[in-house]
Amino acid sequence: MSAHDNQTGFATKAIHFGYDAQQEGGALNPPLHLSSTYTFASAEEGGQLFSGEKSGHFYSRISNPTLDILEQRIASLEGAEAGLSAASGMGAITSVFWTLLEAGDEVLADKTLYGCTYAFLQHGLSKFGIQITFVDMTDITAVKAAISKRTKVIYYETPANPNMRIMDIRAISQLAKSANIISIVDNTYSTPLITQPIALGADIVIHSATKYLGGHGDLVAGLLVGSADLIHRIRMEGLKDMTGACMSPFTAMLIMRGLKTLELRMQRHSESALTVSEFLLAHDVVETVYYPGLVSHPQHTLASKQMSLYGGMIAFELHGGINTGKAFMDALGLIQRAVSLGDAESLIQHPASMTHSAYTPEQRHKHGISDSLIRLSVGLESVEDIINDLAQALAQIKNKQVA
Ligand code: 7XF
Repeated sequence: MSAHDNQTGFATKAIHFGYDAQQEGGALNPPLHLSSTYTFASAEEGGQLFSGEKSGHFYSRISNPTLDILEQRIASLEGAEAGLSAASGMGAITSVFWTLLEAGDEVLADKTLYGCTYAFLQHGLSKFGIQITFVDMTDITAVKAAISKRTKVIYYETPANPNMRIMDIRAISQLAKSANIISIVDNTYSTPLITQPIALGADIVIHSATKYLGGHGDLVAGLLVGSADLIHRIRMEGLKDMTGACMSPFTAMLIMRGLKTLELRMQRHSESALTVSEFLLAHDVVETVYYPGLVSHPQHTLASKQMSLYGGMIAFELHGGINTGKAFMDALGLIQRAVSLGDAESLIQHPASMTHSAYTPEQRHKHGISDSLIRLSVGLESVEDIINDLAQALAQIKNKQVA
């Protein structure tokens, strides 16, 4: 407990929670503990630490003082009892699933998931006697109908990567609770500034911290939060014994640096993304724009209810389909062609051939991932420069179409 832990403002918690400088010789920033192992005062104490009779650090795959601070901080930002760090978003996701499931269980997942999460469920878990059922979770009646006696876990992203569909966290959580199912939300796109799924009834929240939480495109990491009991199980089973996907303390330090500006960055990302999506919507080469902040988004009302801002991610399609889309991407100058998201730099990519290429073309069609979709992560550059770059690239496309 630090002197700042009773302060409730989001930015204050993101900067201070879980750390008291006076306990560390006055160091303003938490020290970086790189030690892989921890000494025991006696042989007896070593045994007690391993059995769980006594709490404390003994090996950095399981816990570490630098990771402790980050884990407490993300738990406080998400309004959860406990947090856990992992080597990557996929490390967090796999550690959770390996802990909670056994052969014969069923996972109910939304039909649109990040490509590697989909691949893990569809090609990975299913090899071990676990049934994976995909359903359109924007349709709550369909979710209810899909729940079976074997359903152990409900899993979804909101907004979904890459097509920006929005799931009703409160409604899905209620259904899950009434059927004794653990519901898990991937909150990577929204971050805890925008949506806090635990308060809406979710059991576990997962992040690819590689994205907005780190915020600077210089690390790969995962974080998750939930009840103290669940997090303890995931730490001691999935993370410790099954994936071993622990986070490096150095990465934790970089994430804590990123978290200090999370609120400021998300406000700017959201403000710019709304401006950019309005610009795209008005352009005659653009066919459709998917951004929850636009009234034209099919779930704009739901988004307004459960998101305090609309975030920095946009998906859109151009008249002329993907070949036009690729020519458009190649015509960009400032906006970088790259996967990942949530960085200071605006990034553009083509989900069907990149982040979501684990889906076959038939699966993409069934799962609502159009081949002509382009995904833009709106960065922190001056918004007029982002728009000028998009405008000049769209003008080049239009000239070609006219010629
Ligand atoms: O293991 P990672 O830190 O890359 O996180 C996996 C992950 C989990 N959930 C969501 C919603 C994600 O977007 C990701 C990673 N997505 C990147 C992207 O969509 O660009 C990965 C680049 S291939």
